[in-house]
Amino acid sequence: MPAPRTVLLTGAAGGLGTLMRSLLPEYGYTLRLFDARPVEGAPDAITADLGDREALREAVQGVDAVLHLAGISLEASFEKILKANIEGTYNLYEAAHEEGVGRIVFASSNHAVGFTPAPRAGEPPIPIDTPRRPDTFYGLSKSFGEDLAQLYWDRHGLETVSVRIGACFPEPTSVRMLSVWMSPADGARLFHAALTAGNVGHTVVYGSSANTRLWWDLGTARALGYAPQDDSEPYAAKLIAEQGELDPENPAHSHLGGHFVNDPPIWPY
Ligand code: NAI
Ligand code: 15L
Repeated sequence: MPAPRTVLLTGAAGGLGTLMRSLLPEYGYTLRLFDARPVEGAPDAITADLGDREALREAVQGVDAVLHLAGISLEASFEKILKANIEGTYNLYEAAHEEGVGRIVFASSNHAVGFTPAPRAGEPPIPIDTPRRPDTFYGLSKSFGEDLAQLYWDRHGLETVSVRIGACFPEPTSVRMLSVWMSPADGARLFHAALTAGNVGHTVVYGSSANTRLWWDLGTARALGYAPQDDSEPYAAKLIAEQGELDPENPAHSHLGGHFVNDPPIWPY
């Protein structure tokens, strides 16, 4: 597809949305912003809920692609997840299909496969086609989003790259994060690759930096042209000194989803 120039960024007021608002324009994108909350410093942002189908329809009009970050990003009741993440993502796909948008980059999550045991030393990385094992209703909604994306590709020819993001924050803050971290700069590289690679159909990729302790296979991401530049290893000594090595007997240390498998952080709103 021709390089997208105008991209609808949903979830623009959130942590990742804020990072991408500052990084993606360097790649030449014009961003149209969408969030249920006002976006600081962006009076033109669309303030609307993913439940508002009319607002979504208007928001996608004329954009080349969507980077879909909006939604509940932690665990919540099934009812809340159903509304924001499942119905909300469906509403976005319907709007994009109706308005002829060619591609969506969907923020999936490692929590779609969170109950997968983390590879131990010497074991191969987790492949992208490992069976889904959501660790929460949140992870279940990301698994749904990946299936929804597949349906809209097969039925309507609407392309998606589903990015199973590890943890995208300025720095890794836990020993587990050393294995799943994606630096913000690599996040922008990966989203740019996902927005511009040709003929992606529905492609699922893991989203992380080239970490020395990486748990999964970045092959499908690299095939899009993604060339990660960062590695969490410089943070390892300090984090291990503070927190200790991962304990293979602790479920929160021995699954991809970390503490989401037994003590998930709860969405505060
Ligand atoms: P965040 O919680 O900081 O931001 C999410 C944004 O979505 C918020 O600004 C919120 O107002 C908005 N939102 C929530 N429900 C909405 C609704 N019904 N309608 C409109 N807007 C709504 O989350 P973060 O960290 O920025 O994550 C962005 C996306 O990436 C999320 O979908 C999350 O699940 C996914 N993700 C993020 C990871 C990370 O490391 N930051 C890791 C894996 C996945
Ligand atoms: C996610 O999916 C969350 O949205 C993010 O806040 C982090 O908790 C991340 O996963 C993680 O696995 O660390």
